[in-house]
Amino acid sequence: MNAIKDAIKSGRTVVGTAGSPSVDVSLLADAGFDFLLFDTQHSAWEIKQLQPPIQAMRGKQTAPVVRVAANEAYQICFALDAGARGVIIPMVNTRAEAEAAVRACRYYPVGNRSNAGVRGEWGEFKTYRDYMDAVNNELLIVPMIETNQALENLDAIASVPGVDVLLIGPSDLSIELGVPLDYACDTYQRALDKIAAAAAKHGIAAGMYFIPPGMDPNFFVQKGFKFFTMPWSPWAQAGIRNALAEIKR
Ligand code: 3PY
Ligand code: MG
Repeated sequence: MNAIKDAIKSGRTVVGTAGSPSVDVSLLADAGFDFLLFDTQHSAWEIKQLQPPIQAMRGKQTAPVVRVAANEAYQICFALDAGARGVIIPMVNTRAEAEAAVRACRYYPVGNRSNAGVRGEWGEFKTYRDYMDAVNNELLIVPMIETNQALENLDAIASVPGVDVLLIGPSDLSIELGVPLDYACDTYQRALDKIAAAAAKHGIAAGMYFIPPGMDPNFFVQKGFKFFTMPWSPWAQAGIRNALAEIKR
């Protein structure tokens, strides 16, 4: 029903990439990524304009995942009505904030998501209740850990039913820790280990929103992280360069 959620549950490492309004989504949705990220917090995507690009991903293996601009029920509602299979929520700092985010993702009786009769891209269901139950159970819910307060509340956040991933906001977390963009220092690395341990303890995944410049993704894989976004353009350029080199040899 939701391949990306199944992958996370099975313990597989999942890798997505960020799209942008100037790049055809089908190019990236056909490239093998587990998810395509629509970032409405820090990129040019507008939350109210996501339905057409998400519809263009129908039938693809790559799942549309939306980062909302803030932990607000109405933002989450826009993302889900557009058909997102997963939602990333920035700056989740307490158990109450994590619970509010999960409630906003789910219909009654387990949540308070408002209904507009929009089924998004979840396919055909016998009854409307079947659709609501499927979305309630299958949506991927990803709070971001990027403050000192969140670090203090890791167990409380990770144990909220419905939370699937603790996703680090690498740069915000480094700023909060007083080591801006110093991703290799001990203070930062200790925080990463603490987050990975909390996720493991609660049987969920830990993730990095991006791999810090110059660092090897495998370093984070070995630390136990399972959810990554990687930039696609260096890989695309390398593939093109290789193909051209083959022809021009
Ligand atoms: C962060 O680095 O804090 C992020 O949220 C990535 O955009
Ligand atoms: Mg951030």
